[in-house]
Formats: sequence, structure tokens, C-alpha cells
Amino acid sequence: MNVIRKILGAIILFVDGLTRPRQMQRTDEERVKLDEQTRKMQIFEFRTCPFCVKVRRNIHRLNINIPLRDARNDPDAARELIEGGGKRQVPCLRIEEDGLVSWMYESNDINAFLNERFENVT
Ligand SMILES: N[C@@H](CCC(=O)N[C@@H](CS)C(=O)NCC(=O)O)C(=O)O
Repeated sequence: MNVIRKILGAIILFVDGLTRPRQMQRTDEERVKLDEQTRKMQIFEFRTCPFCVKVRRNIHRLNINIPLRDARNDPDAARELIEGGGKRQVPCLRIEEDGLVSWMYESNDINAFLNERFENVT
């Protein structure tokens, strides 16, 4: 089972690498604004989870920087996710705003939130 999972994971990463979406172009000014907005965000993920790949591809497309936390291999990340978010499900977006921390699960919700926030820089 573990071997099959590893093979599938390798295929997912290979296909993802071959078919990366085109990145949005950002000016230096936009880059500064975006980095300021994403500074307090983190994505908790498993490297080969297809739902995480979907979110990572959107982050790549939007050309934004959000740190990735490996909740499968990093015990600290897994603990933070379970204690903060309430369950060990990935992907999960941790957002810290005005001193408040929120945890967003579900790849579709995360991508909708990121698109809404970052397709147009204000
Ligand atoms: N509907 C969720 C599905 C997420 C999901 O099933 N994630 C799996 C990994 S692919 C998970 O977190 N499993 C928990 C575990 O393996 O401990 C989404 O779209 O984000």
C-alpha cells in the first residue's frame, strides 16, 4: 500500500511539474503589497496530496508567496495543525489577521479565498 502511494505521489508531482499553470505577472510594487498581505499566512499540506497540489498550483498561478508547512513529515507542523485547526486534514490555510488566527480547510474554499484576495492587487 505504501509503495503504491509512493508511486502515485511521484506521478502526481511529475505531472504537476510538467503542467504548471502560467504565473500572473506582478510589478515590483504589487510584489511588495502581496508579500505584506501573505506574510501572516501558511499552508499546511502533504507534498503529494492531490488537493494540496491543486492549492499549490493556484498559489503558483497567482504568483504569491505563502510558506508551506509539511504536516506529514514535520511533527511540529502536524501538532500545530491539529491543535489550531482542530483536525489533521490538508490542505489548510492558516491566516493571522489583526491578532486573530483562523484556519481554513477545503481546497475549493482556500482557492476561492486566494483568488478573491489576490487576483487583483489593491
Ligand atoms: N475535501 C477536502 C479533501 C482533503 C483530503 O482528503 N485530504 C487528505 C489528504 S489527500 C487528508 O487530509 N487526509 C488526512 C490524513 O491522511 O491524515 C479538500 O478538498 O481539501
